[in-house]
Amino acid sequence: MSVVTITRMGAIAIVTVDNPPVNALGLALRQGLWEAVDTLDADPDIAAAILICAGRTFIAGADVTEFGKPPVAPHLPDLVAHIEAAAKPWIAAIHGSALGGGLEIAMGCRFRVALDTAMLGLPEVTLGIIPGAGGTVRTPRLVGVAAAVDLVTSGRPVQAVKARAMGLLDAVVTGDLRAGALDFASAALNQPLPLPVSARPAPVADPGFWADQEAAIAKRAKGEMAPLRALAAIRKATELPFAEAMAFEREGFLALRGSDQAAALRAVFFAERAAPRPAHLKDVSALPLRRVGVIGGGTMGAGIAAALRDAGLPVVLVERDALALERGLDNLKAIFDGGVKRGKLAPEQAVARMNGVTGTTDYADLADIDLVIEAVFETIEVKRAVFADLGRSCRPDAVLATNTSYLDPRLIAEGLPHPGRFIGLHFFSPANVMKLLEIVPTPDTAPETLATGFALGRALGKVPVQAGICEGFIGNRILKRYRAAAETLVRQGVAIADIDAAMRQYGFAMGPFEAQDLGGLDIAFLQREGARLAGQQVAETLGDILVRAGRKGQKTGGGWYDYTPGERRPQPSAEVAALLAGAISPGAELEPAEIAARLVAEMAAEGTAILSEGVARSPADIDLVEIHGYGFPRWRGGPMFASHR
Ligand code: 3H9
Repeated sequence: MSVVTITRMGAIAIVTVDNPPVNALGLALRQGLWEAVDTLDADPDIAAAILICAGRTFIAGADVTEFGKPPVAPHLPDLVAHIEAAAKPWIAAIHGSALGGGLEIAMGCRFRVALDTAMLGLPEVTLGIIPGAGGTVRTPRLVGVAAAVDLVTSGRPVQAVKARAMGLLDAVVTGDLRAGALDFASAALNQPLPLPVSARPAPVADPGFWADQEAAIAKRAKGEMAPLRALAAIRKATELPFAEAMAFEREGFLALRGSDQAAALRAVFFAERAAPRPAHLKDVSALPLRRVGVIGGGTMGAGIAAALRDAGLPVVLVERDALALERGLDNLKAIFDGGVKRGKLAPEQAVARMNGVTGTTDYADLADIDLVIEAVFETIEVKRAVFADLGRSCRPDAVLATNTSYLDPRLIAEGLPHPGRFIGLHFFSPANVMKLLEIVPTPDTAPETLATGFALGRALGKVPVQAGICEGFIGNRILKRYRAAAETLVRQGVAIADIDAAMRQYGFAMGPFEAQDLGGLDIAFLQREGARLAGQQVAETLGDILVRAGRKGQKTGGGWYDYTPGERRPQPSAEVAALLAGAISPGAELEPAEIAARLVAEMAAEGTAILSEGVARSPADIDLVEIHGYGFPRWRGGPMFASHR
């Protein structure tokens, strides 16, 4: 079947695009639309065309799978110009998402009409590129400079009603899009036609505006190139004639398209889309998830409960006594109240979120629950006691999950009746914010249970990654190696602050030492001590020396750095220098890039070991873990991607 079909409603042609899954602008679609313009221009009975899409969305953009290959004509900017220059006016009728090249096509149309539920945006910078078919040149002509800068440099889409207010849309319709677009067309054709967008005057902005934007975007983007280049292209659009601005945009688009950053972001794009539906579970059905229980209302449990409520799932929160339950419910309420304060939730939504939570101290209230997530204290005895209770109280087919980060799930599940329903679901704190979900099956876990873990990940909008059993699973195991490698550099004489600065320069929000100061050094210390007590050989780390001296991080006024009370700015510490003097051979200096290269190589080496042991299923999974759980810069693609460039 053709990807473009034309039907006629009197003098209006309906041009329907049908190129599943998201109507991406591959070669066949570009050709089909080009020919549709010619066909309709040659048809004397046609006065206008409505461009509408089949399936779940309007055109979602260029076909990203083509980006690794040489561009083939008709090129998208030429197609947009062809539609814009058509003798018959085209009207874009938008549902779902009009993104990137999809929105650029719409801006080539004389009018744009959208369903109230539609989203419009130019997400190119999130793929390491800039719009390449007039997005930076036409958008300011429609919405002004400030709104165009926001849209293009953030990559964030806007909802139809906002897009209408900005000037991106001519009308918003509800209900039947095709009927709404036909009504709009009949009315519009009785009026003089507006100018094509390219012929409209370009807005101007003063030099101060551009300087401010450049400074703000450079700060946000860290080392990411696309947002600044997008800004430069919009600036040119306001200073140069249309055709010259288009040439500048195209040059930037093509240069970035071939960059390492774009390759990395494309790889992440596809990995993220593949993660929620892994191929090996294609034929396995998940169990229904109607109500979920959470055991423990501490930071982790409350965060998990909040994530479940955000996804609309009713929650039963279980605590060991009335006081702990009250605290747990308070923790949960504080999360929603925080959402209201930050403008993310309406007050009545926060109330509705809490109304969907049943607090209890009685495991009997879990009798009809589909999934229970245990998030209690990280000791094997406490967790086992919880699962003994769950084994007695829950349906035999209820999925029972532990949120352990370091314990062996097999030991937690020991003695549990129907062990096929047991699984590890490792959330990251704050669990209602962090996207990563490590899913850890035991050898007994049934495929349906595993599939249910992924279904939960999808329902919560998480990035689910399957991990095998080992200490720290994928993420914390790599973190341990990363920290150890950073300590090795310190032992070799590299300054702690230089290591942190190098990793920030690489793109992390924080370096390894300042991050430990924020989270606390004591958790990992206690774990090492536990292992030592259990008779394992665990070498003394530099972190151990600091914790033994009472330096557990910001909460004790100092860790790897000193902190002035009330301030979070790390300051190099003479006390730390003295404490570690015996362990450090002074004098080594490394360039920031060399420091980052060494540490990332260590992460990748651990990743390779993890892969060879079957703990991770693919390098892309490891990269997703690092990006979504540990702050690895997305535009570098993750340690596995970065180490193979
Ligand atoms: C651009 O347009 C550049 C231009 O300025 C200049 C050019 C000259 N290409 O996300 P989903 C696949 S840059 C190819 O799960 P949803 C995706 O991999 C582009 N494939 O669906 C998945 O495949 P599979 C700017 C694509 O309903 C399937 O479609 N546009 C593309 O949750 C379903 O995807 C964007 O960045 C693509 N462009 O969400 C838009 N997009 O089934 C990116 C998706 O084999 N796309 N696929 O796993 C999206 O944001 C979402 O897909 C969308 C639908 C919101 C549209």
